[in-house]
Formats: sequence, C-alpha cells, structure tokens
Amino acid sequence: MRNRPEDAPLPYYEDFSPGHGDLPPRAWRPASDAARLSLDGTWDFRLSDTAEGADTAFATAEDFRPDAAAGWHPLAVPGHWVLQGHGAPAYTNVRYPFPVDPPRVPTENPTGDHRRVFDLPEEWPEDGESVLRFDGVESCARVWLNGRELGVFQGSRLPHEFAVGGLLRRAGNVLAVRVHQWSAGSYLEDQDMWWLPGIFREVNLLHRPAGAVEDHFVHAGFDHATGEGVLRVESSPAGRVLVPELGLDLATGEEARVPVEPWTAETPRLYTGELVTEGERVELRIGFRTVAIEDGLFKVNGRRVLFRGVNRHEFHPERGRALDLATMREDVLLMKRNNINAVRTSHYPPHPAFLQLCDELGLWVVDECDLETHGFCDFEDWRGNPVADERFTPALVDRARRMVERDKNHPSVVVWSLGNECGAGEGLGAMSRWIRERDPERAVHYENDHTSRDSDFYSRMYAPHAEVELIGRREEEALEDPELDAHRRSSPFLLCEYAHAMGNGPGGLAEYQRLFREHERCQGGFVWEWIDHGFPKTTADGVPYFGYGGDFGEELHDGSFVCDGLLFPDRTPSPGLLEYRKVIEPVLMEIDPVAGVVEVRNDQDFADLGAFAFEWVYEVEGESVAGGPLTVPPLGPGASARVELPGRPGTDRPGTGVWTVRAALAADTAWAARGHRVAWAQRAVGERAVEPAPTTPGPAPRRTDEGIALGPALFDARDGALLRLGGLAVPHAPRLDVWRAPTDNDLGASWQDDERHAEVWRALGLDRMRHRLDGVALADDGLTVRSRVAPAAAEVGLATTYHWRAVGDELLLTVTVQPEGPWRSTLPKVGLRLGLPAAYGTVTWFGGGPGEAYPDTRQAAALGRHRATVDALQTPYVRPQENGARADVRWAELAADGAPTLRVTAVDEPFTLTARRWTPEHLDAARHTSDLVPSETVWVHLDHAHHGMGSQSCGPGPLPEYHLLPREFRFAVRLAAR
Ligand code: IPT
Repeated sequence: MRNRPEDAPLPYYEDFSPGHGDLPPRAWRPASDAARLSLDGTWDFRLSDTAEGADTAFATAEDFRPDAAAGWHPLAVPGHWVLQGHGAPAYTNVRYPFPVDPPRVPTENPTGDHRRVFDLPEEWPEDGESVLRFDGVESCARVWLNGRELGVFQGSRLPHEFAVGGLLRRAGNVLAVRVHQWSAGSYLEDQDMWWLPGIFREVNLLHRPAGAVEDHFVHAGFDHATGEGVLRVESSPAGRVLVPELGLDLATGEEARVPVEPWTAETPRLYTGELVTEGERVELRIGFRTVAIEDGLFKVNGRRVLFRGVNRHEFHPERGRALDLATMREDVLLMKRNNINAVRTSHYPPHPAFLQLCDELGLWVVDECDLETHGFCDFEDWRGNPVADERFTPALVDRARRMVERDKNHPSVVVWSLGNECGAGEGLGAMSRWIRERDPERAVHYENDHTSRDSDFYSRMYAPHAEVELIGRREEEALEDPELDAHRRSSPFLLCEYAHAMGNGPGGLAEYQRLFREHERCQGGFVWEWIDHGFPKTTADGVPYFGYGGDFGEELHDGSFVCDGLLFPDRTPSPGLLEYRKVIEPVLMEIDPVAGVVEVRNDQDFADLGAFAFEWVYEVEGESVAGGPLTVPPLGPGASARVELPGRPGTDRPGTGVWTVRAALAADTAWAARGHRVAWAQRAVGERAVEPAPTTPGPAPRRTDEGIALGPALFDARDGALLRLGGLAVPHAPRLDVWRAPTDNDLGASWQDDERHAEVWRALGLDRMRHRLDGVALADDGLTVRSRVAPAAAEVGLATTYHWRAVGDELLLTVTVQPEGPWRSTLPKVGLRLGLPAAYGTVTWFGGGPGEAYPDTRQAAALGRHRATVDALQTPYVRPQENGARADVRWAELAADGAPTLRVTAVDEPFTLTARRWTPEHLDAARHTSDLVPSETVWVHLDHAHHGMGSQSCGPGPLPEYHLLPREFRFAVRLAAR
C-alpha cells in the first residue's frame, strides 16, 4: 500500500464518474463483415490484496515477464478469478460486504492484473480504426495497450470500448487490464447474488474500416390495423438497408411500409437484412412490432400481453456469470419448453447473445439496467442512497445509456427497466427521462418507487393475492398526490417478482394465474427466480453437493437465500418449474365427462391453435384402454370451443377411469420437437375413485404367546404396536406424525411481520412430540390403541386413537386425532410414519405424479400409475427440507426383492405418500444434501393432510385455505403384505 497524501484526489476506482477514455456506447450487432479478433483464452494473471499493492510495470514495461515466482498464473478469460482458485466467491443479499461510505471502498480491495500478448492476424487491414471491446468486467478496470493507458471504466455488465488503432503493432501487442473488485460502482451493484470479480465476458478487437457503421437504430413497427410493417433504420454514416425477403432496398433514414408477419414472442418472425455503408455490411435481424401503453394496458401490436415470466440471473455452477452460448441457449430452450414467454433480466443487461436468442426463439424481455442500491434501505430513510445523490447521476445515466444503446435493436426487448431495489431518487428520474427521449418506442419500468413516477407500470414484488385482486380492479389505496395517483391507477400492473421459488414451492401459482386471467390490468408476472446459484463442492469423503452463502469463508453472508430458483444449479428442473409450466399453459382444457365434451380455450395472446395437435386417452387404474387424435378447430387467441370426446370406451377392467386430453406441438419448432407437450387436462370418472371403508365385520383380536393376533397380523401385547403383517416383519410400527423438516417457505424470511410457521411449530415443540400410551383394548370389532401425542412443556396435545380391524388378508387402520388444549398454531402435517427394512427400495403407486405435490403446488401432478425407486423420490433441494410427497394416492406398493410387498390402499380419501431413507429429523438437521446419509430403514409417510407451501421465504405465506389448522382428523388406510 502506498501512502496517499491527505489532500490527494480520490483514485479512479473511488470516483463517482463512470470512467474516462472510452468511446460512446453503440448498438450491438449480430454479425458484420469487418474483421474481428477474439482475445479470449488464457491470460496471465496476478492477484493483489489491495488496489495499488503491485506496481504497473506489467502494463508499461517493455521487457516485463509474468513470472510464476512473482505470483503470475494462467487464467481463463472470460472468467472470474475467484472461481479459478484465487480468492473465493462471497454471497450477500441486501447488505454491502464492506463499510458503507460512498464512494470509498476498503483498502482490502482484491485486484487482478490481467495481461495478454497477441499478434494481429495476417489479413488484419492496415487502414481504418480498431476498437478494443469489453463486454463485461466486474467492477472497475484500468486498461493499457502497448504501454499506453487507454482509460478506466465502471459498470460491470455493460460494454466498454476504446479506440486503439494508432497503438497496434502487427505482432507482440501487450494488452494489460487491472481489475478492482471494489469501486464506487460497487455501490450501484448491490444485486442479490455472488460477488464475482473479473473479466467475465468476451474481449474483442474489432476492425473499423473507414466508413464503417458507427451506430444504427432499427425502428420496425407493426401497424395492426393494416398488417403493414413500418421500417426505418437510422445509421451514421448513412447507407442502404436491404431486406431481400421483403423486396426492400432503401436509404437509411427513409421509411418503408410493407405487408409483413409481425414479431411476437409466440410468433418470433424475423426478417434478415443488411445495413450497408461505405465501409461495412452489418447484419440486421428485424422483427416488426409496436409497443404501446393504451387504455391502461401494455399492448403489443394492439393486443394486451400476459407475461408468464421469470427473473433470470446469469449463472453457471462452474463459470458463475461467465456464460457460454450453449448455456444461454439452454436457458431459452428450457423457458420455451416450459411455457414461459417472458424474462426480466434481473438485475443487469444480460450477455447480448442471450437477447439475440430471445429474438429468434421468442421471449418478451424486460431489459433491466445494471443497478441496485438495496443496502441503503437499512439506514434511516435510505440515507446516502446513490440514486438520490446527484454526484452519482452521471454514472446512473451512463448505465441507462449503455444498456439502451447496446440493446436497442432487439425486437424481444419491449420494456426498459431502470434497475432493482434502489428506493426512490432523482437519479432514477434522470435515467427515465434519458431513456424516454432516446427511445420513445418502448415502455419504461421501475418497481421500488411506489409512486410509479418514473414508470409506465404499476409494478410490485411479492404482493399477496388479495392485494393483486384489489389492484386488478383498480381499487388500490390512493397515493397522497392525486396526479401521481391518477397516473399509477391508469397504469398496467406487473408483478416484477412474485412466487419466490426457494426450496419446496412456490405455492399459490394457480391462484395468481386466475387473477391475471380475470383482471386485464394484471398483466402477469415474473417468478423469482430462474436458477439456484449453488456452487459445487465435495466433502472430505468426496461426496458432491452444492454450496451456498457461508460455505466460502465469508464473514457476512445470507446463506441459502441465493438458491431460490426454478432450476437446480445444474439446470435440472425443480418441481416448482413443472408446476409453473402447468399453471401457465397456452391452452386451457376442461373435461366434462358426463356431457362427453372438453372445453378448449386458446390462452395465447397472438397465435391460433394451429401449431398444436390434440389427443385423448382413456385409462383405467393407470392403464391405457383407448385413445386417439382429437380434432380441435384452430381457435384464435382468447377463443374457446366445446369439442366432443368419443364415447367412453367399454372395458371390463375394474378401477378408476381417467380421461386425459393433451395438446402437443404438431410440427418441429426451433425450440422443441414435434410431440412436445404444451398442455393437458384430466378428469377421473371412476366407479370407485377411492374405496369406502368396508363394513363387514372381521375376526376378533386374540391374545397369544407371541402377542395380539388379528387376522393376518401380530401386535405387541404391551403397547399395541404392529409387529408383523403376513410375512412382513415391521421394524417401526405406524404411528401419528405431525412433523416435517421445515421448508424455506415454512421458515419464512426474517423481515416477515406475519407469523412464520416453522418458528411457531418449533417453539411449540412439534419437532419433538412424545407418544404416551393410554390403553390397548381388544373387542369384537378389533384392536384399539389410545395414546396422547404432545411435546414437553406444552399444555396442548393430540389425543390419538388407532383402531385396527382385519378384513380378509388386509388390516384396516382408522386413526382419529382430537386436539386438546389451547392450540394457536397451524400443524405442519397430519399422518402416519412407519419404518420398513432398507430393502424396500421400489414404490409403485396409483395417484398423483410423477413428481412431488403439496396442497398448493399440485397442478402438475397427473393421476396415473407411477413407479420410482425410493432414492428417485427425493427432490434434492440445495438446502435439505421436506420434499418428495406424492399426493392424491389411491394405492401404493412398496417392494423388496424376495420379501412380501406392502400394499397400502386409500380408504374414503386419497393419501399423500413419502418414502425416504432418513427421518424428517435428519432432513431437518442437514445443511447440505451430503449430510443425508441412508439409514437401515425406509421411512414411509402416509399423510392425511399437509400445510400449504406458500411463498413466505420472501413473500406471502400459504393462502388461508391451505393452512392446516388443528381440528378433529379421522382417516384410514388398508394394509396388506402379499
Ligand atoms: C427481492 C430482490 O429484488 C431480488 O433481487 C431478490 O433478492 C429477491 O427479493 C429475494 O430472493 S427484494 C425482497 C427483499 C423483497
């Protein structure tokens, strides 16, 4: 550390300004005929603890050699050095991981010196200019080429370019970049994610021939009244615009009107063209569409749009935010295949190639600026907030400008978002004014200033259903200022974040979707968030798991809050994604088995149903009886029709009959193959959906030397516990269970005012219930075991009676639960827990599946016959918690090689089935998946009721109808070992 005189100006990395020396921002282009040299690859790298800990000879000295002995190592660029063995990633959500004193940053400021030597390719032109382009560097860079300093910049996820033509040599160019992890810019980049410094996007050298395109702006509107596209391309310098497919050859600045197919996320029609100037040909991908706020609605091409969106951070478990093209493509394909039609680029402009994929494959994009100052919310009235500090305003406007200029030619981008969670301030106004002036053809979004003064939307995050409904009716509470209130009340409504997908959940998606369909003002939302940001680690014994905040030596961190996505870190879809996919299906179908019809509604905004083929299937007890294609007219958007089903196929197969209708892609598309399922509906018609309790009396229990014998079973004479059923010795007899390993949503977020359920449950002791035996009674109608289940130190309890009867080779177990004392909390669940030997590793069931389902997350579960191993039934939430329940089960069989199969049949009502190799207590104690060690027992849960999931890990808890309140419960199952 060198001494700095007291009165010296602050260094560039503590400067409020965005930097100096670089060129004005301009449009990103998919392709051009100008030469380009990628500088990606292996660079030399050295890490220092402080910003000025090492001298700058690496950048300026002609004879410098990056010696291993002097701490130089190879480093992959693009990449984050903390993911390549130098330092460590760190996670905080709201809090800045350094003292808050803008624009100052800590002396401990990890600084990476990057150096790369390159030659120009043979064919690199001698004439013209050359530009050095950085697509993303976190958080502040100082750049030298061939010993000459080019400038400095801040603004991590934004492009920065320098003119370098005069400095280039044919061979042996030395590019040196000093990157500081912390800068004044860090105060503007307090997004909820890992802090990952480095040159994490490409570095390119771009040739700029004389007369090359400096910048261009494609204006491609769609006049929905005439069906014409309206094209005008601004360019400097001027040139010509060619769109052969439309027969267009016009001058830049000139307007053309031609009949076109419009661009929408559902029909992403792009026209390829070219912009030709004297020195360059630049590819154009033109999508004709017009965005408007009209009649209080956000419209594209004259129609209201419903966003079925997600918030997407850039994340890859090995590469952090240094995403490759294949991963970006995978994200877009996964979104499309899961019926998602919109993405908010939380909370920074993504890699530009991602937007190109959105153009091509069709997603509405809310492009968000690289801005968040959330950490200031912890101080009184957001004291010190950079968006309310005019010294930061130039940097804010610079960020808005870099985003808009870079991304302005993407048809998929329909909304500019100023940033996330910055409270309110004039700096936001300055950004919004700059954007509106430069691009009046898109809408502007900002959420965190609830007056909506700088936004075309009334936008909220995590608003509960009831409030969304109120807003949908334009009946929200008024703002004090009548003018602002009038503006906000006439604005369309968005949930820029909702349904916090952390761990098990989110619950309540279907109910939100209903509100979006009912109220035209509610134009949908963006689930928080797309992917879990978990980094792979291994235990000392070599067991892999995903790490989260606190696993990397951070002194301050926010734990597993960084794992709250619809995808697991390795991009495996979580049950939450499957649920969302079902809830946002583009076709709604409702089967009326009595009338023999299915009501089909096209729930898309633009396309007709022509892309889909429909089919029907009739199954009995999960086995197909008949099926075939279903002819559905190509209904327009919003239209519906009643379509006749064929007559119910005759069959003598006994069991529950189920109609299923499905819509699938009729032909291959760019994002999925023909046959890919987009929607389905089901309806059971069964003669015996669930068996009623048998009424015929069975044999009476009797005491024997071994215990109490009842039909096929033997019970312990002292406590009435089931010991054996037929040939199956039961190691752990069924008994009442109310505990589940709290989910992130059960735990709730620390800032929640509402009751956090798991906290109440644990305080009450529901995780340590004791079972007191009150009596074992034998009677003609069976064996009755009475008990009281209650935790220490509590006056509440559950009087529980198990009544056993023998029916043929089966046992009928009826359980009654009567709450005692002043219960004031909900229950996690009510059900039975029993243990089988570890060999019981396969489960077959007729019920909901194939995946897990809870009361408010059960839309995606289809009634059918499913089969899985016990291991495959587990959902590997990054932080272990309750998971894996199969709902709506009519019967289930647990099988082991060479041992009798246990068959459980639902009586009166279906049950929820869970089987795992550890107990809820083990699950509760585990911090990572690697802590879950299989035991000698397969624990089987036959649950009668569960508390809902909700979304309280950040938003509202389960809706009241999904609260599991103590009351009298009575439920029954039949057990057989065959
Ligand atoms: C909201 C943030 O905008 C988002 O970045 C993320 O942190 C999310 O919450 C939670 O995962 S802010 C929240 C405190 C309302």
